[in-house]
Amino acid sequence: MPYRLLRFALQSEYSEPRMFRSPERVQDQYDVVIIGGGGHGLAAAYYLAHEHNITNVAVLEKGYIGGGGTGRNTAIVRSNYLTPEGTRFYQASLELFQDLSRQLDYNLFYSERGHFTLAHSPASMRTQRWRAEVNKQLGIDSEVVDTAFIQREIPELDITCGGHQAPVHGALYHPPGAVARHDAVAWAYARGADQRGVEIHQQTEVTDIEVRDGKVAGVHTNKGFIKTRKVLSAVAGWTTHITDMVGIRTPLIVHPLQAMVSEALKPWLNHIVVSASLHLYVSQSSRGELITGASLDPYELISSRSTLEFVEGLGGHMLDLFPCLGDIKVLRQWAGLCDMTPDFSPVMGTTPVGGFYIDGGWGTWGFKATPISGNTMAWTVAQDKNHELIEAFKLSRFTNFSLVGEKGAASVGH
Ligand code: PYC
Repeated sequence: MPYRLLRFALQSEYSEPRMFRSPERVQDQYDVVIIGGGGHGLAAAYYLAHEHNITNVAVLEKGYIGGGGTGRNTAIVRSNYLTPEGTRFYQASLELFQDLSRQLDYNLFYSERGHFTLAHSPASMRTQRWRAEVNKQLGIDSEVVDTAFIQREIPELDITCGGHQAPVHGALYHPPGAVARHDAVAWAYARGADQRGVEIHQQTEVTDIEVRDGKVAGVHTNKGFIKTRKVLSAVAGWTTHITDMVGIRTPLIVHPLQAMVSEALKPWLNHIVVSASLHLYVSQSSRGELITGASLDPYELISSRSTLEFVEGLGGHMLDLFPCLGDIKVLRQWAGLCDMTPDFSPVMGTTPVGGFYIDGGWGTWGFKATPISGNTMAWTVAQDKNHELIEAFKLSRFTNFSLVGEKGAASVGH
């Protein structure tokens, strides 16, 4: 049997179809150049082709697709935000996610779990009530629940936190909260974009952007100059590197965010559990691993190194909530880069440089926004004006004092 399988694998007539083409060379000119082959850039490319019939598009990725923030997050999808602007935006994303496996004809392992945000103080309970009210006003399934409800749904959770931390008072419960397979989201958008004519160039780094008379004229890359009048930057933690090329200032600062997974366990945790006070969030993947993370590293740094301090700190808080996990082993850990904004909302849309569009400031909230950021940025690039869902996230809010303060719903203690 293994021999037959090997023979089959080596037969060229049954070669594995590639997810997307690997064009030999970059063209001299494209209608749109997208910098960054993560979920956001690839989704924008897909929607440009699929919804706006703009197919002369290149996605330039300096590494490999999905190798940045897309492959380094903890894959949570939810829309229980605090501001009406954020809530509407993430709800539109969640709705796209719900049908995305079918639309892209690819199993994204989208799995609705129900999302608990635990509150460990009366002040935190007030924030959860506020969120629930905003959410309900916008038709989102979200409510405050008491500890008896939490205990019924998650009997393994110790609401007293073993006496080591403030006990759980209640939670915001959001039944549509979900997880998905993050790499698959990037691959599926890449395939969909490629099938519609978009070119994806990996190992292709943008070294400079040519701006003439206040408008984009092209990009310099390690593979030569490309003429284009429209550039979309979708590079998460590297956003300031790209905005420096066009002379735009942003208030973004970059912090690492670490995460880890446990060895695979039998399925026992159906829900997603978040505690902003203990700085942790955890869900169980379809492979059985506990996927878990904490808050940002408390200093600015552009590095994706992992630390023992993180495992120790997060491990301790995991045991405060789930003492049954005492013998569980950590399988691996990693880190990603978070481009943080002062108000914990993204920076999206047109900019003072003609033809230069920004999709950044994704901090710790980027994965769940992948479909809607791709969709609204494609619209924005095609129409050269901001889609109404992202108007509030425009860069100029930092100069005209119209911030969108999302801090209370970031799910991670900042
Ligand atoms: O916003 O749900 C979230 C989140 C989880 C981990 C990082 N951000």
